[in-house]
Amino acid sequence: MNIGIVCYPTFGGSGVVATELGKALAAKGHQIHFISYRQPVRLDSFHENIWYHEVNVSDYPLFDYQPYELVLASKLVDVVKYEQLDLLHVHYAIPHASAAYMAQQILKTEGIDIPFITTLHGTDITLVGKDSSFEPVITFAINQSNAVTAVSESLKKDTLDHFKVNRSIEVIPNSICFEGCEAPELDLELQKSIAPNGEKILAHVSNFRPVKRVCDVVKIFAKVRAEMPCKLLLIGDGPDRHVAETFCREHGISDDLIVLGKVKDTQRVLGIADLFLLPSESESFGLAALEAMAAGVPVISSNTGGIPEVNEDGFSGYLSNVGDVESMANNALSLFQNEEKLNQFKEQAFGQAKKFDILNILPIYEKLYKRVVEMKGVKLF
Ligand code: GMT
Repeated sequence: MNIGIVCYPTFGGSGVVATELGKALAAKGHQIHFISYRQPVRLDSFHENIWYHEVNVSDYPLFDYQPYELVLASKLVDVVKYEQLDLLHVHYAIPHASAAYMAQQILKTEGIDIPFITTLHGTDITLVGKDSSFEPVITFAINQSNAVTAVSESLKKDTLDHFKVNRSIEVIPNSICFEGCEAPELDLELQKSIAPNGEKILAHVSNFRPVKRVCDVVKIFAKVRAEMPCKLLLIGDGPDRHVAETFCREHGISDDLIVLGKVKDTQRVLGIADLFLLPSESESFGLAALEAMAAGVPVISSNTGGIPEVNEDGFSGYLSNVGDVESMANNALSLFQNEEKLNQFKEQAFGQAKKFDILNILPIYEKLYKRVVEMKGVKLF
């Protein structure tokens, strides 16, 4: 099939999921056209069957706010027509679903009936989506999509609870690539430079927005460090980075904090970690936790949103209530103080991640694509 994928190009989970899905579809022979305002971060080399179309928003002085959604809709019209797409798959409701709807309506006037699928990722529903100023547009775009998927049962429930949805939503969990994306060898040099005396390594990856509760990450770290030598690796960047740094300075533990920033090869870095911390306030899925587990790193997390569908309590890691840093630190210590149990959890975390192997998830999307295209009666190019 000839598929257009619309996504955010940034480090955020939705863009990563969309890009990895597109790459896996392309490897199976589908023609994939990514449409975004910048080259997606995970699309950093040439891939057969993949094209990238950039949405260029010009800086016209009349506009205080550039109308990205309109430029995106125009781009979609153009790409659908000239690349003869069979289907659009948009990741994240705002503004991708409404732009796809607009493009669909424009194309109809030219005799082209292109279906679009919307995948809801989380913040489009739980944070941004609940802002009442977006509500009518999101509700409309969801209801008008030819199919809607959510990345967890929890997100599906949130969507049905907060929007007047009059259609079905299918849950298709996020996935992770194993075959052809094998984890790099354990980077002993990196491990030695981060933890020269064999200290245990805690890791956290995020965009450091308040929803990630980075303050809890450093509190857990301080509690664990009070009992045994350890290091905290922070990967990513964002508004609350200074919260973490300030806390560590004030508690005299900065020497054991390593902030790596927006590194691209997170799997190599995660490979040296012993535990992953994800104490988020809200999380529709927790792709970061899945990526850690795929690197064989157990997860100490909150039990909010879709996290329990990914991290199995007492198996791939532990779950605690949001904000219960005491329980999270105790769970971390229970693994750090028992090497055998830690190793067992590392294996189990990897096994749990395997359930989300993209090779298991891909056929579910392909089946959905086929159904949607057949439903529309679109002739496959
Ligand atoms: O978590 C973020 O801040 C980024 C956000 C995004 O839109 O990329 O992540 C959301 O989508 C991911 C991929 O489906 C999920 O794994 C994250 O849990 C979800 N974030 C939240 O729900 C806060």
